[in-house]
Order: sequence, then structure tokens, then C-alpha cells
Amino acid sequence: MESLILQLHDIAAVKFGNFKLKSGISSPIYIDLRLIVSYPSLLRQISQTLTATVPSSAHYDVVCGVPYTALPISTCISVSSNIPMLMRRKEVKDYGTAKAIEGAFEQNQVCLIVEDLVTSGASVLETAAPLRAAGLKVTDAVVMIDREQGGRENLAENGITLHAMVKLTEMVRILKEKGRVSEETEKMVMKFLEENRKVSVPSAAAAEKKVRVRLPFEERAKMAKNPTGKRLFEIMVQKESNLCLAADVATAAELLDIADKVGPEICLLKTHVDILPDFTPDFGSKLRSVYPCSLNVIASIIIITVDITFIGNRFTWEMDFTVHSSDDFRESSHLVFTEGLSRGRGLLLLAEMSSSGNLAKGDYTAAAVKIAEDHPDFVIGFISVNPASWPGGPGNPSLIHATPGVQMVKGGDALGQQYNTPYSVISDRGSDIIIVGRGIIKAANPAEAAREYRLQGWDAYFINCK
Ligand code: S5P
Repeated sequence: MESLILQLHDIAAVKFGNFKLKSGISSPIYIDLRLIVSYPSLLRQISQTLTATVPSSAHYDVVCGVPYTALPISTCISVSSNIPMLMRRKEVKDYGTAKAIEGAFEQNQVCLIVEDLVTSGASVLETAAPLRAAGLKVTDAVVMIDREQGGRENLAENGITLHAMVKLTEMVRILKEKGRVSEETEKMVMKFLEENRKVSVPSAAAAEKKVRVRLPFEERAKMAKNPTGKRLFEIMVQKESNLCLAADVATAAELLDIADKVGPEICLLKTHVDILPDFTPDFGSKLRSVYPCSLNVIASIIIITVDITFIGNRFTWEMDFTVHSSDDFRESSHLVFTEGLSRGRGLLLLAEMSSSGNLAKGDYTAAAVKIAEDHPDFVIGFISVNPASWPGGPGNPSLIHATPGVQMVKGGDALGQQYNTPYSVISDRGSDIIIVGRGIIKAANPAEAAREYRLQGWDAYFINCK
């Protein structure tokens, strides 16, 4: 190991100085592992060490390098260990066979991901998603250098164990011991790493993760009291999907377009109807009519988030809807409940929110639970964020939990949205449905992204199913 690190320093794959990183910050250390292709003996040693870094308990049938730097490394691992390799296309062709994964493989084979450097883990996840979408299992990743900036935790949240040849702090320590860097440089680098370390706080549920046995959706369909709730469970089973699209687009026309593209992957479509300038009361029937005549797609339920105060001017019974559990809820809700029930509709109550600093917690959440108890025939479930942490946990299995703030990598946006991964939301936080907006809408290929989210959400639910 020491000799490898010294060789990396010899070829200037690890440099010390003052470097401006892509993110704009100045770093006292720079790592460029692309150089190793020019040093075959070093490349061979690295590949052998990486193979030895993966514990023998971690079984795998194929390897796949994260493009591009890790491609030669995974090729060497494949050739020397006689284990087949796969390649992930970075740019998926939208014509011809449009394959994201090249190579021969069988469903349910286990693929080890190979990477040169892990920071947040995002690039490993970008490779894991199409591998999983193609039917492979991804449980482990091996990396040369772990920068210790949250990657290990992000990957663990997605069901991937990271094995690192060396941690960056260890590497710097070794270089200092061997007289390659001064004590002062070592201190500077350590300080930089400490300051730039993303503090990753595992969710409370993850910290005390227990195996939660869950009832399959088909069992829960039988328990549902409301016809819409029952139908939702049935659609989920039929489409093998617990993915809801948050279709926050600028116009009704765009909404119809995205609904058409991702329809086969979703069990629900959620929209803020009040942001559509071209909204008309017959929008619901139009939305249903654009779906191609596939049983799967027309079966989707549509849910609209409506602030209860908007009901007078915007609400349409073409839609199912969610309402806020606000103080004046009881009074204004009476009409909605009576009318809704007579039309066979169901209601998702907003019990928790995903945005930072929001006030929908504690008493507010408890009030939503109470409303659900008082109206078991009408309430089908909740918009929630961490139902596993509620007193008594997610509670009644006839009610469904749908969670917003979901992307492939934990993080947030500039306006306070907080993202968790599909795995964390479903497996750790005890939710049933992932609500994904920009993760799909802004993707280069929304249909493919929706498929990846669907597979991850679905797998995460069934991990603990009895
Ligand atoms: O607490 C909430 C409740 C909702 S309904 N947090 C949310 O983000 N939402 C909605 O989920 C939000 O209004 C948007 O429609 C969607 C999240 O979209 P994304 O683009 O951040 O995935």
C-alpha cells in the first residue's frame, strides 16, 4: 500500500500546492488518477490491491468501472481475476438499441462497481442506477481513494457498501511519514479536509435501524377501506411501481407531454394545479385521455395538492387531491369529505413536509393522524417524511405514506428542499411511495430516469417484506 501511494506521488497523480477545483474552492491537494494508464506496472498493482480490498464475503459475478477513469482499472481487474466486465454508456443513444449497459449478463447477477475516487458517491450512484435498471444487483463498490466527504454514507443509504483501498487522510499521513510532504502541508491538507467534510448525519431511523417486517401491497389492498386507496395499492402491484411523479411544469400542455412519457413507470401523478396558467376544469379528463390505451397507464390515479382555501375557485372533482391539516380544517373539510366520499374519491393528508425549517411536525402531524382515524372511509394516507419515527411508527397498514424530497443522492436545493434517496425513504424511513419531481423532469431522458427511480423504490420496499 505504502509503495503504491509513493508511486502515485512520484508520477504526480497526487500533488500539493494551491489548486482551484471545479467547484470554485481552493484546495491544497489535487488528485488526478487518469495518469495511471501511462504506467502499466502501477495500473496492474492497483488492480490487484483493489481486488484484495473487497472482502471475500462480498460475492460478485461481474465488474463495471465508473466511466471514464475507472474503465482501465476495471478492465485489469476483469482480466486478472477472470471475471466478466460490463460497460456503462455515459451518453445513452436515443436511437437503435439505446442500451445503457454494454456486455453480456443475466438478470439478478451481482455487479461490483469500480471507481478511482469517491467524494459524495454521486458518480457511483449514477452507474449503479442503470445497472439496477437493467436487472443487475449492486451491493458493493471498490474505490482507490475515499475523500471521506460523505460518499460512504450516501452509498450506504442506497444499499451499497464502499470498500476503499485508502482514505485520503491516511494517504496524506503516509506521505508525511515518508518525508514527501512537510508537517505544515500535512496540517493544511487535514484542515482543508476537515472544513470541507460534509457532515452526514444519518437519519434517526437509520441509526437505530431495525428490520421492519412489512406487509406486501396486495395484502394492504385488501385492508383499504376507501375504493381509491384500494385501487392505488392494486395499481402499485400491477405496475410494480411505488413511484409518484411530481409534475411541476409550466403549462398544462407540458404536463400532458411528461405524463405520456413516464406514464408506464408511475403509480401516481401529482401536480400543483394552481401553477398551470392554461388550466381548465376539464383538465382531468384531458389528462386521462392523453394516456396511450395501455391498461397500465390509464389505471394511474391522479392526485392534486390543493390548499383548502383554493377549493372555491380551482378545485375540480375530476381530480383526487391532498389537503393541509390546518386549524380551520374541520369546518371547511366537512363539505369536501361528504362530497368526495359520495364520488368515491380518496384523500392524502399532508402530515409532514420535506422543506427545511417547516412547522408541519409534532401537534400538526398528530392532528393529521387524528383526522385519518376519524375518517377511515375517506382518508387513504399521508404525505409524510419520516413515518418510522412517528409514535407507533407508520401505523395502520391500510393507509399509505407518500414522501416528497427524493433524489438519487442525498442533498438539497437553494430554496430549502431536502432530498433523501429512494432507499432511505422507503427502507429506513418507513414510507411506501417516493414522490420525485426534478429528479425525473430535469433528467436528460425522463422516461429512463423514471424507470430507475421505480426500480430503486420498488426494490427498497420489498427488502423487508414478509
Ligand atoms: O413537504 C412537501 C410536500 C410536497 S407536496 N415537500 C414537497 O417537496 N412537496 C412537493 O413535492 C413539491 O411541491 C413538489 O411538487 C414535489 C417535490 O419536487 P422535487 O422537484 O423537489 O422532487
